[in-house]
This record gives sequence, structure tokens and C-alpha cells, in this order.
Amino acid sequence: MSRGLKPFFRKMMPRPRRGGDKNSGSFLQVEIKKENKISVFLSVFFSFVFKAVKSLLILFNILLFVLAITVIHSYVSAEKWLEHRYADTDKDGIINMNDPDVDGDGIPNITDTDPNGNGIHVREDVLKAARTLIGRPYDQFNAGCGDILWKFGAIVCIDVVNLSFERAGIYFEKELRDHYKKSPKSYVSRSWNNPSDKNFARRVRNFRAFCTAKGYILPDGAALKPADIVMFGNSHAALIEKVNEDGS
Ligand SMILES: [Ca+2]
Ligand SMILES: [Ca+2]
Ligand SMILES: [Ca+2]
Repeated sequence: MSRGLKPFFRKMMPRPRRGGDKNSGSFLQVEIKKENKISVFLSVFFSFVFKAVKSLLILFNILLFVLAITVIHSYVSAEKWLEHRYADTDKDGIINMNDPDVDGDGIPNITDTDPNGNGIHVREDVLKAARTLIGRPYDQFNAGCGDILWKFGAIVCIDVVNLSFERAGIYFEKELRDHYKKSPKSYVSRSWNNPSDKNFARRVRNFRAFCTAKGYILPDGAALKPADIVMFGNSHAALIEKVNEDGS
């Protein structure tokens, strides 16, 4: 190198320092640290996402399992609830749901204070049965989608009345069917509104017509008792569970 070029290189090139070139070394170190941080962040992030997805899948499977058990339990319970319909309490060859005198004591079900013959008053049986229906899902389609929801235990308001009285030995479906044969004009005349329709006794309008024709409607101001039926117009029905001392 010629002597005249030395000053130029001294200006362009950084002067080497004792212990190495710290400036150029620190630049590379910064880049490496940034890459490490990004890698670590991505690793932690994807690890978190993976664990979250895995946990959600496990939770989903648990919920699916619980739902399946609930559905099966609902179906079996609903079926079991109706077993008494096909039993023959008095062994006369007529299943309960078609028997005008379930316990065979000579007193028709509708006027028997213990129609199922278990030694418990009909009102007590009705309320006990009604309480076991608490928690049943409401049939939002009102049997509009067939019997599917019914088979899995879904019910409407009038079902609480019908099912509870059935458990006590009074089968309103049969009562309405028999009454319709004698007095069809008591009911709203529609081609579809007859006992051949499975929902005939599930219509409050028909239930009200039956009670009116039979003289079961209480006069205004009459004292109510537990297990009495209350009808709200032609669209809703409920049971009286308890009557306070002031009559409310
Ligand atoms: Ca029988
Ligand atoms: Ca009887
Ligand atoms: Ca009874």
C-alpha cells in the first residue's frame, strides 16, 4: 500500500478497539435476540392454541356424552311414566286407560275418591304425580312435529293435568272419548276435532267443554282445593297445588 492512501482508509474504516469490534458485534446480537423472541412467542402462542383446542374438544365430548345420557334418560323416563296406562290393576282383562273402573270396586273412576285403589285420596295422588313432572321440558311445538318431543318427555300445560290424573286413576282421554260419543255437539265442530285425533284430550277447549257438560265447573267464588283444575280461557290449564288460609 502506498503511503499516500493511508489517511483515506483511516477515515473510512472504524478504528479497531481493544477487545474486539463492539459495534459490529452488537448489531448481529440484536438481530439474533429478535428472532429468538419471535420464535419463542410463536412457540408459546401455538402451544396455547393447541391446548385450548384440545381442552374444548374434551369439553365438547363431555357435553355430548351428558346430552346423550340425558336424552336416553328422558326417553326411558317418559316411557316408564306411562306404564300404568297398560297395566290392569283389577285384573279384569281391561287395561287401565280403557277401564271405566280401574280398581274394580264398582265406583266409576271419575267419581271414585281413590280410583287407582292404592288407599291414597285422588287429590293426593294427583299432586304427588304433578310434582314429579316438574323439570320436564315444554313442548314448544305442541305436538306440531309429531310425537318426537312427547316421546322424550316434553309436555304442555294440559299434559300436567291429564298425566297427573291418569296416575291417580282417572283417564280423561277415555272420559272425553266416551262423552264425545254421547254428546258430540258439546265440542267445537271441526272435521279434525274428534277422539280419533290423538290431541283431542290435549286441547283445553275440549277439556273445558267436557267439564261444562258434566257440571264440573265451580261457581264463581267457590273455595278451591288442592288438585282442582284451573282453566284460563280455552288455551291454558293448571293445577292448584296449595290454597292459603285466605283462599288465595
Ligand atoms: Ca282393568
Ligand atoms: Ca273404582
Ligand atoms: Ca289413590
